[in-house]
Amino acid sequence: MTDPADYDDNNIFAKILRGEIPSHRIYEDAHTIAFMDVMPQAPGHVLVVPKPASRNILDADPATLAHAISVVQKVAIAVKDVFDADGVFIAQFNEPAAGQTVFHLHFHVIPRHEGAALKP
Ligand code: DGP
Repeated sequence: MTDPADYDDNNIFAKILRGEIPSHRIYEDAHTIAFMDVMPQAPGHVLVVPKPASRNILDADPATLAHAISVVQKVAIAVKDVFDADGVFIAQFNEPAAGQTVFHLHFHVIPRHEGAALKP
């Protein structure tokens, strides 16, 4: 589980969770928020962010993960509908070697259209 030494509460998603910087929130419950990604890989790119402090999936509480994936499903269904997508790409990165840049656990939910490339 999360070692406080591995979690920096000055990360950008911790600031969004505390309301210190703005975000375009599309969903919130007691355990999780979801908001639009400011650097979308495709239109409708949403980030699902569990509220408890964890750096990534490697130190997350299983109950937090279980709830978060249920929110990922709700958001995936919603963005597929709203953006009239053909499919939905779900991604989640852990540690810099795997592409993680913000060190608070999050899931990417990205609507996909046939033949459309993700932005580089
Ligand atoms: P990654 O750590 O690589 O899984 O991706 C982090 C994502 O966070 C990336 O797609 C861009 C997004 N992002 C970074 N800063 C902000 C921000 O201030 N607001 C929002 N809404 N998204 C951000």
